[in-house]
Amino acid sequence: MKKLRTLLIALPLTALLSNTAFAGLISEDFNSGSVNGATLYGPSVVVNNELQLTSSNPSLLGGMSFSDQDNGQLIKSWGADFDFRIDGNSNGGADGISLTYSRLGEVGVASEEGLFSGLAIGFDTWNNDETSGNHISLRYDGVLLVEQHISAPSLQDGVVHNTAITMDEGLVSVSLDGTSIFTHQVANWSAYSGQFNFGARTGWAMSRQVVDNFNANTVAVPEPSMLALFGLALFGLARRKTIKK
Ligand SMILES: [Ca+2]
Ligand SMILES: [Ca+2]
Repeated sequence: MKKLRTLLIALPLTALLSNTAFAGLISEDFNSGSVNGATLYGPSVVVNNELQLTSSNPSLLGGMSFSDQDNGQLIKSWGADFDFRIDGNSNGGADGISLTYSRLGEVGVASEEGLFSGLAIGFDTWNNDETSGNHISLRYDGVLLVEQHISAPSLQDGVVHNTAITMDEGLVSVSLDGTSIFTHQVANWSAYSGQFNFGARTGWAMSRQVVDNFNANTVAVPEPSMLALFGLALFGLARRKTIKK
């Protein structure tokens, strides 16, 4: 009877704790002229209250990474949304923008295909023998999984577009201006620690490629070993209490 009472105390507490996941948050409007906890690479700059990944000049490779928001914890789900604008097109405009949730420490400049580390979403404006010169891609550790042509709008039409991306245990959904573009379950996905990393590229064809109003959240995998220890400690305390009686 005493044992049962102890279990009744310890179990709900353990269950409550295992549902409490640590969450990181980013909300960046680039309006202060610099970005806290972020690093810029190559030609990328914060200018005019936005992040300009590349200017409209040839053969550029830009990038910006945010620091890990979760102290190295494994991330089971994340969401990100941001505005982007691609204008100043020359020779047809190219190449596009990417957002990668890359593996911890894998940061730097990246093309429109993203970093070949973790999950990368690409907003691609040049047809390199691909489905089209206006598509959104998904890669996992550099392996192409989705290449979805967008019939309208043109990603490089000079207008501000918004994209929202969610990832929940390998299930990736991407929408553009509120319209779903694709949902894809990544096979063999497993939780990893990481950070968000933007990229953009130009070649012979070029565009100015700009990002603004980046919001993101991450949810870490609860740590079962710590919770198990805590549960055992509670059990021990409750038992000592009942014995003293
Ligand atoms: Ca802004
Ligand atoms: Ca391309």
